[in-house]
Amino acid sequence: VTWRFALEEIEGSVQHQYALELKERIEEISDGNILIDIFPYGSIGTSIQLTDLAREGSVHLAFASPGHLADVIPETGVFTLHYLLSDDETVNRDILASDALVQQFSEPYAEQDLKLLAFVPEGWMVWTANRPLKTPADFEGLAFRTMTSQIAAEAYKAYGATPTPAPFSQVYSDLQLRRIDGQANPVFAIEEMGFYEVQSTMTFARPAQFVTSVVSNKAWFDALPGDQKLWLENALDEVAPLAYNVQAELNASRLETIRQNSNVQIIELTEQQRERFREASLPVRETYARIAGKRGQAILDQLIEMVKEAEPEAPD
Ligand code: 6CS
Repeated sequence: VTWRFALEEIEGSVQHQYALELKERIEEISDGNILIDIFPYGSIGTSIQLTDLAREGSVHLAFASPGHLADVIPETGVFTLHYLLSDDETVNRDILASDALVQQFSEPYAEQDLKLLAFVPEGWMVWTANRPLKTPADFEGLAFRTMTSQIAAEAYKAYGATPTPAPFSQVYSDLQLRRIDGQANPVFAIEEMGFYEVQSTMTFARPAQFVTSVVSNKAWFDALPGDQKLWLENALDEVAPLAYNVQAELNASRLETIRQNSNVQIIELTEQQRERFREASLPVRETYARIAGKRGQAILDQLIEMVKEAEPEAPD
């Protein structure tokens, strides 16, 4: 049999490396009886179209990023909120991999005919623009591209920007044509999509990790023979730590590539500067709770709790 796996990113990306690792494991453990066919971004559609294909069973596996998915599964919008998770990436990695968290999302995904298999962090969101973005006031009047869900746009509306939702594939040309002024993505994506070629600044404010989810069609997953289900679950567990290392490596090495190939100005915000953004971002949590309801609020509360428990006590 062949499992079709659709990616929201192009070849060489974090999602592509993840898919290759999964493919290798599944093809080996099944003695070549299961093949994984990988469809990198561009071949079959936008993020939301991939989610639709997974819901109807045309693809078996897909990446579905909350920034887009939150209009379909509002609870996932929690990952678009700023300054919610830890500043410590390894704390976030462990929280995102915890069964307790995945469990809480299982019903919202199932209601959309999807099985949530894993959350995958892909690195800090970095802001690109043609000016430094050191205070919320710097966002004033900026047409800032966001992922396509309403809650993803709210995060930047809170800073005074004019959010401009668009699919990933459109971002480069929108920047080039000055239809938008800026956008947010992890470094590896800014490099591989060439956004840095048409922007003059990168601001590191570490507002949030880019988080994605791996999904499958629910009926397909439920009907998998026991051994295949186990292989898939084991392979997902094995790939998680590798994928974390891959994103760390790619985000670091590609920043060097950007530095070498451009004059992009790199701005690292101070803790005080980040604090102003954090304050401005807080009301968006209420908007999220309104959109995502009781179940969404419970997830938000649990995440805050998990971060508090996992972070070492701040010294007095
Ligand atoms: O900005 C986006 O739309 C996309 N960014 C990344 C890093 N992955 C997929 C997502 O669709």
